[in-house]
Amino acid sequence: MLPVVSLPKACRLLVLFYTVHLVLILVYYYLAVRKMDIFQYYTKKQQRQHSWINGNTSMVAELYECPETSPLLVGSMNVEFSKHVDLEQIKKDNPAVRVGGRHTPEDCLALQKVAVIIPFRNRDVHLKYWLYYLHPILQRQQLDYGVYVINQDGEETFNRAKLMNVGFAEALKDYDYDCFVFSDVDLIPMDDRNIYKCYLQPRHIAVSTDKFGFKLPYKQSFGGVIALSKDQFQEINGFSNNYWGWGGEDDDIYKRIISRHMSLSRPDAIIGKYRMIRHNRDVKNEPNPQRFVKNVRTKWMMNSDGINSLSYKVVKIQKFPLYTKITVNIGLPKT
Ligand SMILES: [Mn+2]
Repeated sequence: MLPVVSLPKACRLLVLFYTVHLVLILVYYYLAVRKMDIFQYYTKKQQRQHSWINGNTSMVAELYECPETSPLLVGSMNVEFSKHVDLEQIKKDNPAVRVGGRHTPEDCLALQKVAVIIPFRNRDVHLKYWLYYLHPILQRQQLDYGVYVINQDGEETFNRAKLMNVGFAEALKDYDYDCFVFSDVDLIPMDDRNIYKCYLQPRHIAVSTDKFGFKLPYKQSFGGVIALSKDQFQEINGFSNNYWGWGGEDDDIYKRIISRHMSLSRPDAIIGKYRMIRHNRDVKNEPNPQRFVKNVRTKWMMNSDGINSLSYKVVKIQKFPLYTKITVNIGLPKT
């Protein structure tokens, strides 16, 4: 008989207990080592990509991923539009921003590659304030980002959503972006903890704007500043190309997201505070009377109206020191 069997029952239980314990420790240890291997492989892979981006393979910097929360954030900020801002000065104040409005963190690998898309026409004063406030914020957020101003050519009716689709398509020709932030030119965040990045669900970023008394105007609202990953954007076939004039396109985007069984992610009302630059309604951007009728049809139209049906002509691409301006002819509304 084995000696163990001859031990008293309590002793046998104790031996059994320690054997199980030892096995569990070994299994856990094995898994931990494997996980570390995977982690190291991942970091090395990222390093290689980074050196390739900089076009310098000989100098592989010892870079690690940026932390989940950037240590550079300052929290809430004063935002006002009475001071004079000047593009030359903004450039001087942001020496790390490269031509075309590109920036990559210097001492860590950004977690996301973000294209910021701004639908635009005749709002140069607003754009100056946007660049003045946003470049420092986006750098503190440690993002690998680029700023794309999509300028609608001509004086015909404005189409915000179609310009955003163009921004998505054009930014991808520039760089391998994995996240897209779509922002109105007149919205400035009041807290840099409101990160311009993508989340597991499409993100509504500008949730409490002064214009609406720092409240969400309605539960389904998804306007102003939003973020979608490349996958999320493709999943909803981008935005509709058929909302000409003011309104409705943001509700359409919301419906696309819900119909693909995604939900919205939002910051809280404190971190999500925004200031909007006051302005009169633009010429040729009158409220679109068809917007309510179109919203009813989103679910049926979205498969054939979006990035898969997008057509436009690039008129001009200008790489300015603080942003890339893409002027496009997006055509006319169907009559
Ligand atoms: Mn506005």
